[in-house]
Amino acid sequence: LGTLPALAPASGAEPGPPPADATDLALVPRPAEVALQEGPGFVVAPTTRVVAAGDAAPVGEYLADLLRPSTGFEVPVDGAGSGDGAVELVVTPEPGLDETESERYALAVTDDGVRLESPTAAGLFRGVQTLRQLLPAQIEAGTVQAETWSLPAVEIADEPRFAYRSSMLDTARRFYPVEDVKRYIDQMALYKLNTLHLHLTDDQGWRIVVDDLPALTEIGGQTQSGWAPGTNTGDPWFYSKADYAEIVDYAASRYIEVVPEIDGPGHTLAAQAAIGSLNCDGQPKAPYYGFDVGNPMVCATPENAANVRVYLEKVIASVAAQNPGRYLHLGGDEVPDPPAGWYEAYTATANEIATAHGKTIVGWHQWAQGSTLPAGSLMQYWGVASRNRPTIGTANESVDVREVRTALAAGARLVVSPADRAYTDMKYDASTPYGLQWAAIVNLRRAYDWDPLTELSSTDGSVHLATEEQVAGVEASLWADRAYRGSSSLPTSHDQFIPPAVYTDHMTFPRMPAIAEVAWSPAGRDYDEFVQRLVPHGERWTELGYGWYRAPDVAWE
Ligand code: TNX
Repeated sequence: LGTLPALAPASGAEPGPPPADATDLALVPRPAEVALQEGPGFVVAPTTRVVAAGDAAPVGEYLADLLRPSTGFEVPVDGAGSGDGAVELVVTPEPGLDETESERYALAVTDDGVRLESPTAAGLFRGVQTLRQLLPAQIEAGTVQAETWSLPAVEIADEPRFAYRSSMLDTARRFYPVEDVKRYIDQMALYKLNTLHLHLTDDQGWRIVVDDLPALTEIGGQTQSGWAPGTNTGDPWFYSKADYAEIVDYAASRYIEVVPEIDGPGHTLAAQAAIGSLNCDGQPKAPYYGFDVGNPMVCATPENAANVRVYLEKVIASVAAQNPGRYLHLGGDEVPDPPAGWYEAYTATANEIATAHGKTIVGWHQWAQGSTLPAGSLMQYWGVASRNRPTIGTANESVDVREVRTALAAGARLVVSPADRAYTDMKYDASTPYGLQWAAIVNLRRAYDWDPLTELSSTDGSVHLATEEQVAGVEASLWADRAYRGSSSLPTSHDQFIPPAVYTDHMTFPRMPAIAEVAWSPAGRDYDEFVQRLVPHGERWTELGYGWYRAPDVAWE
């Protein structure tokens, strides 16, 4: 490696020693290929420009916005001009790429500048996150820092392993104001996630506006998990159409697609409290704010089929109108012992209407049991892998395993979120003040040290449920049943309800970056090497104001 830059540092601190190897670059998720180069690298200076035209322009503006507060530099964004001494972002379209290939990027830092190239703006945006992580952690600060903004000389060629890299917010159990959703979107963006799954409806609440059915949000916007009706003294807990559009647009500006979830035919008490005709006796249920799962389901008898259809048509039409994305998640989890035909009737109707609205269906893996899946459907595996794996390939395969087989046989692909790995509402350890532990205690190693294909294989590795091609992606699922202090029992006071971002930050950092790497990086990862790369991110999270958890299984700086 060469000497440090001759260019005068902007001010303040001396640059640190050059990186000895790729691990020292502390990139998360780990890129596919990293080659350190000879030479001092590049220093972002007061004269540094961003060159970005056409499709690259919004990504150039995003990068400049990222650099300005902490550098104090002007960072102009030019549509034209040479890349010399600049950070140049280029979209070079390539026909015929598949989804993962279209997010690939190539990043070269030389002594003369930076060049980032991708076939799409989305790929460029992922590459900008790599560039960001190559800069000192102080780049995340909101005020001007005395720092030398060195970038090491390096060539990176990167591409995601899986196309669907998701994180879920459970807005039904705990309502997140728009600002908190945006904060979460930015947290996802830093780790190259591209899908925000919003769990918008459940027993404890209904958060999205439906035309002609205002009772859904009028009544469903008054409850949260553990928080009784009539006790919300602030704004109602739902997203107006303007709020929702703001979320979708903000996500799009980070090249993140929103996947709305309307859960059913169980987890529907909020709807059943608002619309009497969803119940067999025609009477609305009481609004619900407890914790039980397996509550009464939508009445899906043949006699009530017309009412269920009207409900689904109105709901899906409104949700489709507010969500430009490709997917609609229809839920389908935890309906214990449905009367014969009910589950089938509900899923068939929902599939038909969602398809008519041009949506690709996502469901929890049980959904595939209901009725014929439309082409391209994604089924989300949320089983406890440590319990299911030992049964794979035996005469007594667990129910989950059989359901996954049904889904795959029907042509679905999988989104993999094993509850004992990827559920970020699980406690890290017994002392975690929030969350649950029904699936497992999920420390950082458990969150990181797994592979989607292995979790779907027998313990001895001889029987595989799915091929690599049948795995669409991975999700970190942040449920919010118990997003309050003292989660072993019902809250006795609203003081136990911490601000939602406190919960999210704590449960997400450091585990979401670990799951993001499972989704992005090539197979064959190593936990200890990951931890070396992750530890410097702690400083970044602190600069960003994230209330991250200093997980005790890691030697944080
Ligand atoms: C199971 S996962 C559920 C959710 C809970 C979660 C809590 C799934 C599809 N259903 O209703 O919030 O466990 O960990």
